[in-house]
Amino acid sequence: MKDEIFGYSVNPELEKLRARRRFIAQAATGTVITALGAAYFLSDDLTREAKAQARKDGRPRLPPGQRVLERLKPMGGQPGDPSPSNFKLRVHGEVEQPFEVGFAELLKLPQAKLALDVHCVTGWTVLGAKFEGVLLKTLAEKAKLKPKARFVIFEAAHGYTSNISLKDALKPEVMVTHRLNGEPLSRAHGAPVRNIVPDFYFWKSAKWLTGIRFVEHDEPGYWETRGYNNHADPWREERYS
Ligand SMILES: Nc1nc2c(c(=O)[nH]1)N[C@H]1C(S)=C(S)[C@@H](COP(=O)(O)O)O[C@H]1N2
Ligand SMILES: [Mo]
Repeated sequence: MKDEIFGYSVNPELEKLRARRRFIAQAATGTVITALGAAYFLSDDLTREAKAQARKDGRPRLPPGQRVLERLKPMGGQPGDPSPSNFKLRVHGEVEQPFEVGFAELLKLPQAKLALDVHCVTGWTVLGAKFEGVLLKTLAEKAKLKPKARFVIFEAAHGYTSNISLKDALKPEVMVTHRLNGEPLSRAHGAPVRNIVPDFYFWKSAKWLTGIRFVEHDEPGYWETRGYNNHADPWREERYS
């Protein structure tokens, strides 16, 4: 199966390693970590392999100080309502045409399927997670941005927010997603919809998304006002402020 991936191409060796890992788990080197009764495997092989790969932009596929975790680990947060029928996404702020979409309407917008790497500030990276959803660019075009829009605020349940520049938000791999690895997004990972900003630390990817607000002036979000870095580039290890 061929994945559409931004910034790098799929390495079949990596896929083979992944498959082999399932069969010879006892021979693997790495670290098993557990969260909420489930086991997650930090793989030395996948870490070494990803370090040796280069992205199309020339940066190493694995940012410094990261190790490869085989699948996304739920990192907590205060969950929102997971029901698609109650879902509303508000796209607003410095736009000519603010709008709201329900879950069914979101599915009717052009859908993108992307395999993306995500990097958690706690040191784990997941490679090539398959997300389906709508590009942020598509939503921005539909809302018709005013020229003074310069930043994007992702708004989520219980007041969680994260912020990125408009320039970073319009990159072709930034999306809102409702499916992960062929399944509807689970509640722990933000059901029914979250955003994904793969090239910044994972706290920029708000789970239980409720709104996308375009603003003129930056508004540091939940973690950005609690000691984490405002920009959050994993390749520069912008972890803390
Ligand atoms: N709404 C909301 N989104 C959130 C968070 C949160 O607490 N609430 N935590 C962030 C952090 S710190 C991380 S690392 C990722 C974790 O996503 P995951 O649980 O799907 O792995 O979600 C981010 N999005
Ligand atoms: Mo995090």
